[in-house]
Amino acid sequence: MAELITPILTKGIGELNLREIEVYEAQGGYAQLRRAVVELTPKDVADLCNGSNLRGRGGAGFPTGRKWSFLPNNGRPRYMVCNCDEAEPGTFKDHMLLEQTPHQIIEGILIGAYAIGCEHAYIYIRGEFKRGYAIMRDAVAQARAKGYLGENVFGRGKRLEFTIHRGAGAYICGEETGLLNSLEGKRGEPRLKPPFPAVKGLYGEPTVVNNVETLAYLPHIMRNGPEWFAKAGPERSPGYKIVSISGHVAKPGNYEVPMGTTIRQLIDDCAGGLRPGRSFMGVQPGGGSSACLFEEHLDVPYDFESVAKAGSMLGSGAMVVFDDTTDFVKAAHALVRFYAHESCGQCTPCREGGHWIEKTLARLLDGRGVDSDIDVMLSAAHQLTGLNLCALGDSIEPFLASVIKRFEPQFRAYVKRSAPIPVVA
Ligand code: L3W
Ligand code: SF4
Repeated sequence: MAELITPILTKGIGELNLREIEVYEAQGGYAQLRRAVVELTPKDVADLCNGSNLRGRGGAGFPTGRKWSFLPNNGRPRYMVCNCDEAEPGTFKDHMLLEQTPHQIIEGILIGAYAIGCEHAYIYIRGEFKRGYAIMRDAVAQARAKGYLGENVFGRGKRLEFTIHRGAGAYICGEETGLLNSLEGKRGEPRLKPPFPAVKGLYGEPTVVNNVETLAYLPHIMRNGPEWFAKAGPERSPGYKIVSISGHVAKPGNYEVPMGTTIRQLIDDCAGGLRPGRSFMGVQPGGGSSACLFEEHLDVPYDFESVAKAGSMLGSGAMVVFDDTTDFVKAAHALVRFYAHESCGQCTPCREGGHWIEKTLARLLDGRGVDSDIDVMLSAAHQLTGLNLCALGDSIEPFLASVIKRFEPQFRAYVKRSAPIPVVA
């Protein structure tokens, strides 16, 4: 149903060259930044954001205005950092916005920076996004030439500096404190929280880290009013969301919809349903870190609360769909291998547990599994959860446990196929 799709951030993509600043301006681009700097106080802008109930689109769904409100009034410099290190398996929405509509991101970042009283904003771009980086670099140069950023924005004596920083290919640098360490030139290892970045962030100063999609909604919230956003979708999870749908669907892609659209609508009406002749087996609703949901969850509304109530999480909005051709042992192995590989190694449960489970799954696939492997893996995945510095260590259990529980015969079948263990004399 085409009417489900509500292009806001995605408006004009595929039709207009929004990388050109004049094209973006002709769509009303930078008018809200101008309005903020020329007509409104930072508090006015923060109030608009608060009134919209915008929640973070990077994974945790934390209320954006509340995060900004944690910044202490200590007279120290404050930083706004836009997280464009998108690397969650299945997530590809920030990448698209970066390549297709960079000015919308810049405008959102600068509005957010103005609202929190920051004079120097950063965008941290995933190292692999080479094309996106070049596009952002050109867009920043265009915006600077127009006086939208720099020492004297809109001739109002307001300083809004902007730095682009590129990552070097580590998933963990998408975790906000790993990102800040990397930005400071250190190893991209997560820090112990608290203190949260709002209190002690970049260079030890108060810092807000917001996702690309979160910040890109700011110009639209300012233009249409906070009520417009707050009224779309459920009260506690309002607004719109770009959902990256991949896996076994006819039309994988990014679809922007109101929050609360059901999982079934997203799969059938947006992504064209399953491939012909196949049947539905499961869906990860929130990227690699989320538990798999099944047939009985298809009518769950896609919003933070409802997906959590169903036993999973909305995360950054990446749906991975599995049909009846899926080997869930192989799928689980691929994900566990990813997390084990990306562990930064600081926490023993994450560092050791991930590799141990990965090796056990590999052994099972290799025809060398034993009956007890399945229970021991479940127990190990559970034990390594909640004992780590960051969410990566907790990312292994949800998918693995959900698919073992649902498709245990697939896992047991690998054990049955195993060669007998040789008896050592
Ligand atoms: C000040 C407090 N600030 C919380 C801030 C905190 C952060 C935000 C959320 O994980 C999830 C994870 C991944 N004073 C505060 C406070 N904050 N309490 O609020 O914090 P938190 O700890 O709930 O989440 P997180 O560590 O940021 C993020 C999931 O996202 N995820 C990851 C996606 C990856 C991408 C990507 O590739 N683009 O986004 C997957 O869905 O598993 O659960 O800013 O500082 N008292
Ligand atoms: Fe590093 Fe894993 Fe610990 Fe996160 S949980 S800090 S990735 S070892």
